[in-house]
Amino acid sequence: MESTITRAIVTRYFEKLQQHLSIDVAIVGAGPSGLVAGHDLAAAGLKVAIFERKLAPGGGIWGGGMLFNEIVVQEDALPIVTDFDIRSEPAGEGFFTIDAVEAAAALILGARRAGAVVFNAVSVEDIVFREERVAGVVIQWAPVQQLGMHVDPLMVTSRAVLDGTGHASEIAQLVAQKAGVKLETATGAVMGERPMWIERGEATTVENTRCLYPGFYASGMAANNISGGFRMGPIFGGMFKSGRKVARLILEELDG
Ligand code: 48F
Repeated sequence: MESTITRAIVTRYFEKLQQHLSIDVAIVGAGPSGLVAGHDLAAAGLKVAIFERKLAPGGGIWGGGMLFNEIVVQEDALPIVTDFDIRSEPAGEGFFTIDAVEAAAALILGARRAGAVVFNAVSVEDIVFREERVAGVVIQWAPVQQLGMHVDPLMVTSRAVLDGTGHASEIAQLVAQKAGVKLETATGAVMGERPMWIERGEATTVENTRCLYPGFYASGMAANNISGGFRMGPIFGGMFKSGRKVARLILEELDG
């Protein structure tokens, strides 16, 4: 019995991994924008893997605002909320509240059921770079990275890479610094997030969601940090809309 259970897990995991060594889209970070993008891209028929450093996908959703586990969305994001079968309650002036745990769980399930595979506890520590194009990700077990073990990583190639790593925009930092190329920002570099200004931040999150270098896209807070947008706190409509927008842009490029 013991060996049967071990064999079942090992066989299934390696099937899943082998099927995702060369994919259409590698998404780094399973926050709200990455999960919405993963859902939309997989639903459109692309082969998508989401690499998430933490054990639990969901990024900054679970804790709501300051651990009060409710999040806020604005009316124009409700179609996405409905697509994931998430319940919301009106909070006045065009805002709605959502239980943060329900939102995180529904986004994860929705992305997975659409066909996106999540590799949790896996960190992306570098990019694959080819012919002036971002061409994949370099992956490592998150605990190996955290323990500082001297272990070489493995590589996954992809037609597009999405930085959904949140405030740190880790993948954009790698593209700009290690590949030494100019990003599609006002300075060509990662500009850094500006302070809290909710209305502007929500708008710039979506505006700043774009292709930043051939094969390389950013969504959510990463997009905002890269292009110098304002932060916005526990309101998530911009994150959801950013995920949907980046999926559309990637689809236009890869299908076009
Ligand atoms: O930050 P995060 O939730 O991404 P997001 O889609 O949403 C931002 C909001 O949660 C919130 C906000 C709303 O107003 O401001 O912050 O921009 O999730 C990012 C995920 O990426 C993972 C990280 O653990 C988190 O779950 N991550 C970060 N770097 C890496 C990574 C990496 N190098 N490899 C793998 N996962």
